[in-house]
Amino acid sequence: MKLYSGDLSPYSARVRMQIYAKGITDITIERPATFGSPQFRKDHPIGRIPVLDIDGDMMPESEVIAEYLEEIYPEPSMLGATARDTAHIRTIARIGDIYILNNMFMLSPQSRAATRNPGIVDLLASQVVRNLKALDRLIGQDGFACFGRITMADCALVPGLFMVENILPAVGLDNPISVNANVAAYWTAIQKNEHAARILVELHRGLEERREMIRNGSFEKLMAQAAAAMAEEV
Ligand SMILES: N[C@@H](CCC(=O)N[C@@H](CS)C(=O)NCC(=O)O)C(=O)O
Repeated sequence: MKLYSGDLSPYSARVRMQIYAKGITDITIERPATFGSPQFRKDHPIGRIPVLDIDGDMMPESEVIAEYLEEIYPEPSMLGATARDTAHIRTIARIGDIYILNNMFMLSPQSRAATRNPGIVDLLASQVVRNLKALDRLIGQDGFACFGRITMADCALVPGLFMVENILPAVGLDNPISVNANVAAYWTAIQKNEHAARILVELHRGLEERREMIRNGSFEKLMAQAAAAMAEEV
């Protein structure tokens, strides 16, 4: 199997962290050569990464891939010891995905916009501020998201909190992690976990590459080409 992924893709990082934590070694991780092109969208209806390539059978969506990997590589389990514990892990993972990552991902273009749209920034950032408060009441207080060990919840939260820490200051706002004591303590602790640390190195590497592309103008060109190609597809 292959995982189509990218260093700066937080959704891909979620699956990579799970693969590293489970010690899976037979999945090749690569950046698809056609990513962002009309050909990629032709081959993959959703047109986004990650995609798991199972001998030519393409599976999109990070959460779906994560659940699939859990089923086919059940050990070590990143779910709960009981059905109720698993439900709790999935609740925290959903906070990472839907309540944090989705808003951060939609906010990220504002960090490089020539003129920011304050309505978009306010709408998305205020959601994340609210959602971090909710997370603060639910998150584990022993260095992991829940149950004192690494689970699927950590895999979704680590890329989400990386985005919070990097995107909100880049749109001129304070990083809200520090005002949520339990989330802040978790964030300090989980970064020492080897699997979290590994995806954070990859995410930071991707962020530096992206910043260099923005500085030298190649990212803007790429975005313009992608927009023109998408307009032709319609
Ligand atoms: N809900 C999707 C989101 C995936 C996603 O948005 N991936 C981004 C990279 S992190 C992407 O491929 N963007 C390309 C695009 O928007 O065309 C998931 O969980 O996998």
